[in-house]
Amino acid sequence: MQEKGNAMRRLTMPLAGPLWLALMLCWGCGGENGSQGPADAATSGSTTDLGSAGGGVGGKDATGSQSASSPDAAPDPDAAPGDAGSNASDAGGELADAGGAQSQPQQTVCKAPVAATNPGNTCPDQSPAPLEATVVGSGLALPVWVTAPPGENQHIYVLERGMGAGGDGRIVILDRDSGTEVSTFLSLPVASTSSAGSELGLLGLSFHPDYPADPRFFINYTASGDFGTETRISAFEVSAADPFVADADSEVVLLRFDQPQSNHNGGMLAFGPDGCLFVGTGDGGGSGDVGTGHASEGNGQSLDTEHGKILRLDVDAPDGAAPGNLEGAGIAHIWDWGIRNAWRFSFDRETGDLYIGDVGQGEWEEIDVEPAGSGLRNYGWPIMEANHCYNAASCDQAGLTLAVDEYPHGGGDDCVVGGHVYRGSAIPSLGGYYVYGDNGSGRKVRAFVWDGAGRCGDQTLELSDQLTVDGDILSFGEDGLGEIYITTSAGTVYRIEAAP
Ligand SMILES: [Ca+2]
Ligand SMILES: [Ca+2]
Repeated sequence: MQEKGNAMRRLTMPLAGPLWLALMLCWGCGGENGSQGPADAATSGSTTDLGSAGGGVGGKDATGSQSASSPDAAPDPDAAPGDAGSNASDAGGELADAGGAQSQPQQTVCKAPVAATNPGNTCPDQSPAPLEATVVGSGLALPVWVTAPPGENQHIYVLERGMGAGGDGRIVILDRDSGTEVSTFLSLPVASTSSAGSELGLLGLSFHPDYPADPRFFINYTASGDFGTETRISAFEVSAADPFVADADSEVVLLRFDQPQSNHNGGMLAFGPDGCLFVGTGDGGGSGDVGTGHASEGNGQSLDTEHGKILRLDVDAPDGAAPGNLEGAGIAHIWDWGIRNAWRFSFDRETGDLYIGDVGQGEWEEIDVEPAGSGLRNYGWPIMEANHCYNAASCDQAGLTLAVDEYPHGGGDDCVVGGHVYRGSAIPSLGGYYVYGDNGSGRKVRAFVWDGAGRCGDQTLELSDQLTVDGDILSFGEDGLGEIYITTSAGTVYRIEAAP
């Protein structure tokens, strides 16, 4: 493990077992900045800074070499008509059944948040079972997300970001076991570039909690529009004729706003336990949250812009403020602010707690944990970068919520990719662990358990030796069963499983 200069410590908690000894644990806090990573991280600043965000999407400036596999590499939906067709039919039946079973929707309406009553997770007394990353799908074009509709346990919906001319964003449905491509659910033009490291394109997808009874799903993407390059949060509907094909003409734009620079576009969408749609945005782009399109105090701190926020929408009344949103702000949709680039966040499907992976500038990456229902928080950017003053001359920390986990750049780390709390059933010993990673060349996957006040034992597990992947990590995702997936710039989708 390569975190040489960082404040790494081996486990000191009384945990036994050979595996546990093999795991390196990170002591997230306290490292020195010394280990600045690659030049690009510190310097660059501008545009592609830190792959930032993008984490997304593609990673570091093109270096990756990854053959970001061409869009052509994606399987042809028509190639296996027989099988795919019958799969689709079968699953269609399952979907219908699932819909019927959900006759008592509990999240139909976006409601005022209810503060968490859970005290945090119980700290585990032993290590997770040995893990491995199993290939589920390959040959995809920049897969940046994996999810599934409510009640759908056999298929996963994978987002292809889209790249360059003709490289539409695409939602492709795969069989979770065979990896067979069932259909293209939706394909749409997106504002993008030919760069694999671009942060533009189709970035987020979330189904209505009452889907398919409510046929809507929601996407977060960049488009060319009145604002130039803009972010759109749009609703689409599944087609009436086929549960595996969306109605491409059903778009309703709920929210749109400009993107002053091509990077830092956030991209995440997820329904919270309150039935409201949460949206992760970035600070607008560039570097340091300054320049054209940035408020004097930084977009992260400005309450007059969608940039640098966790937004919260009532999808049935998207123009107004969802109940419980920040009052008195210049825009109606603010839930949290002080965010640099919320490429990926997630709700713990058991507790409703919110975990945010906020991509850092040049030195520190962070994970924030927000107990269910307790938003209206200022996470600090650009006053602070994780738990360190970004601008020491004006580093007033009053009222700021600090990171629960952080790590410095270096050793292949330079861009956090938020993940999920494991609540699946296949790996009981991983239950309660928040699994996340980094988009950098180290391709690291890490995990910690949040106990309500911080990380259990102040420790983060380093899992990279077990969860090895090709290509840089673009995203994590969950299927209907709560199993966790990893997507990479090599065009591969992996599922985290217990090693045999
Ligand atoms: Ca931007
Ligand atoms: Ca922060």
